[in-house]
Amino acid sequence: MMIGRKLTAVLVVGLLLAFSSTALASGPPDVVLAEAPTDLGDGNWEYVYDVLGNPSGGTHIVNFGLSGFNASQIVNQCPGGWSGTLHQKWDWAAGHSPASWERDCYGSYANCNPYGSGCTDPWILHGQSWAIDNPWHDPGDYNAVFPYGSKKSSYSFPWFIYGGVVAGDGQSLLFTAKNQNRGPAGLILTFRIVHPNPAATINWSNHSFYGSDVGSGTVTGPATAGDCDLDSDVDWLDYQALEVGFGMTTGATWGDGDFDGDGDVDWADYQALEASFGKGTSGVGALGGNPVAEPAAALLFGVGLTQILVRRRRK
Ligand SMILES: [Ca+2]
Ligand SMILES: [Ca+2]
Ligand SMILES: [Ca+2]
Ligand SMILES: [Ca+2]
Repeated sequence: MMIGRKLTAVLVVGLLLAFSSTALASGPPDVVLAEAPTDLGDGNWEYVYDVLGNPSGGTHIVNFGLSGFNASQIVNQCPGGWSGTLHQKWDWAAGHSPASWERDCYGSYANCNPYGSGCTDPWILHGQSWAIDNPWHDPGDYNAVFPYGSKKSSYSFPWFIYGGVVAGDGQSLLFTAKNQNRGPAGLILTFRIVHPNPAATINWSNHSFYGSDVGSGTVTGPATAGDCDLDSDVDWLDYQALEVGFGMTTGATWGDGDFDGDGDVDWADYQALEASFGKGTSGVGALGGNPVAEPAAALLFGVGLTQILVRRRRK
């Protein structure tokens, strides 16, 4: 019964979250994949995103970010004192003044004249081991707004969008503007995430200086632990998949229920599914998830748990 109560509490919290996340009007800027997710073959996946500005310009960005996934598991967080931040992003500033701003985890490029007519040189590195190249775009692809009429201005936007930060609850990655940044039309920036989980649907959202100018949507990103079938929820079907795989000691895959990548499906994997049961990203703006509606689901879940416990005792 303790477990039943716990699950009921999880479902209630999920429902509250679902109701508190009002459906937001979709609007630019937009967050899209720069390329299909890549299996790096070392247990991690690479996700690369482009942030595109409002086609009419003048989007006053306060912040934007990704949610609905375990951001605390992001592998390519900056080292040392930068832990919890993701500086692997590229924008106009990285291209035009690589030596002066947030360069520790940046890629950048050389021989580019910021006062000239454009930069077409390939990206190069500063020599830090964790800085990486940007093969997805040329420096000249990135746009900026120059509020003082010149590319010489050090106040070009999005110069002042900080590196992404893992939120306190570990469930989102947030990029915040130092000022209410005026984002240009077109490609504003690109950022890269390395994460152990395979691809499913997560959420993006942004907030503007103008309260009504808020956008949200879905994009492909790291799946939630527990989502065996990668349909962006953790429901009864996922539970059944784990139940089939439960007890495997080697060779287990994500689809079998091995969410921590150690090749087995054991109690730790079960607990990961339990913790996220009812979560989902089935709709635009469903930041809190779309939990299983029927109260009976908790009861069913409890019955399934009993079956697993019985199987464990028999082993
Ligand atoms: Ca699922
Ligand atoms: Ca499902
Ligand atoms: Ca496992
Ligand atoms: Ca294990």
